[in-house]
Amino acid sequence: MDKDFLWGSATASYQCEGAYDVDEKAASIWDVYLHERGLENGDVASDHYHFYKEDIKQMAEGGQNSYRFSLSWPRIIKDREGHVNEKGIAFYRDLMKTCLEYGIKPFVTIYHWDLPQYYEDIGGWLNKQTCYGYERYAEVCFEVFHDLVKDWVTFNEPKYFTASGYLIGNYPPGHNDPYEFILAAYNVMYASALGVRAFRKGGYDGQIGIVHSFAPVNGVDDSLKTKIAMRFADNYANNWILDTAAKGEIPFDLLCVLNERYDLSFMKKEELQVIKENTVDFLGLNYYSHMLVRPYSEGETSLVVNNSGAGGKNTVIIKGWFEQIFDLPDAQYNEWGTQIYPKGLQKGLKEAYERYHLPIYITENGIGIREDVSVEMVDDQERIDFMNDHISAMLNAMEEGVDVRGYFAWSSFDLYSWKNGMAKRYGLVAVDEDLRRKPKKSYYWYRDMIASGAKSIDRKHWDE
Ligand code: BGP
Repeated sequence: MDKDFLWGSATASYQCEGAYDVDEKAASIWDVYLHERGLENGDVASDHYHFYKEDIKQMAEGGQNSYRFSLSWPRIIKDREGHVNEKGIAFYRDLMKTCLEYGIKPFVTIYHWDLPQYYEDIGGWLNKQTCYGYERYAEVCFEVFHDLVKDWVTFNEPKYFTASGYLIGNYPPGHNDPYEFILAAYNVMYASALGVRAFRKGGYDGQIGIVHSFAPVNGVDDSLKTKIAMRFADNYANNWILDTAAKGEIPFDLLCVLNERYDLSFMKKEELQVIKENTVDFLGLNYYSHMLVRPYSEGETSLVVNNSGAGGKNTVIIKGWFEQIFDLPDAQYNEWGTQIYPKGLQKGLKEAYERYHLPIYITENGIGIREDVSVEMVDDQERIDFMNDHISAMLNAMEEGVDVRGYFAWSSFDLYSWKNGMAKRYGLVAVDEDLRRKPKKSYYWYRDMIASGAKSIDRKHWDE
């Protein structure tokens, strides 16, 4: 393994920091949405705001050399006028310095879904003002943190949060409107390009990328109909983020199809030019599963997400486009209906590299499990097997020439899972009810694997 390869783990501000109203932090859409509905929330979460020193020390002792975390926009910018919260900046500067003291590279996501409520009040991602607010916020981040951070991410998973917030409706703002989804998605990609432009203008040292919820597409057979369904699925799940961020182009066939039904005049020539000119330096791919599709047969569009974990399945059917297949007889699923499919990572990495020729980081990979954390050490062999097989897939792809530069386990420690709360745990370290940190078996396994230079991985090979 290259000595510069990043072995780390990841978190996100809302999911782990807690301290939701201290030190003049403004409210985020997640604070408001979950409070209003009386749902489990991240008010305290893992209280990383107060435990970050201990958490980072533990990462270092676990052999990790990088920490991917996100900045909370409402902690840094107080209002729409752009007043800066010095306390928020001081918190993150101290967190970053702690990382560097322990030899841990901060890998920083500027936006991981916690939009300030003051922007939601004017329409959130449906309003272009939010894009310009993001641009100013990103400028502040570069300016105040550039001496400590060299690796930047504009957005975490544009597809996932815009689809969930504006199309499926299970995330804030909880809307259910395909046109809004297209508008929000476009605005987010425009904002991302504005962020890249601000980074380039400032002439900062380092690199900037985007993180995508990568779902490589497979088809049930190799018929033409299936191939067309696969293209629709790929456009829906991947291409509008990756093509737009990496090549500066929204897929043209997607635009043609959308244009038949929707008014796309909100896409302005000057904005498309900004997108064209401000592409990313690297791709961050979050991999949880692939997407197996067949041609669309009948029925209405249906998008269902299992947030209960009671064994129910997810469904994505887009009328006229494709149907995703769940319930495969021989496949293995987690309790939330996500198929465990490491082979998909190998194939996906090869495809993404062939298409974009950019360095890749696996910015998230992990498995959500219901766990009893009252014990001294959680025996999470299932997580170890999951990570072993996915790291194996990554190594296979690297041997085939894919330029992968880092792997981040999701998550560093237990944290709030969006809408699933603490029932769905991902951490290498358990965080119990009293906020005690207790490394799980996977934490030690990961530490030893890193120390071996990945030689301890039980390598798997799959047929094409
Ligand atoms: C990704 C997000 C993370 C994280 C992860 C697990 O989509 O970037 O923030 O939550 O998925 O998802 P979940 O918590 O919904 O199981």
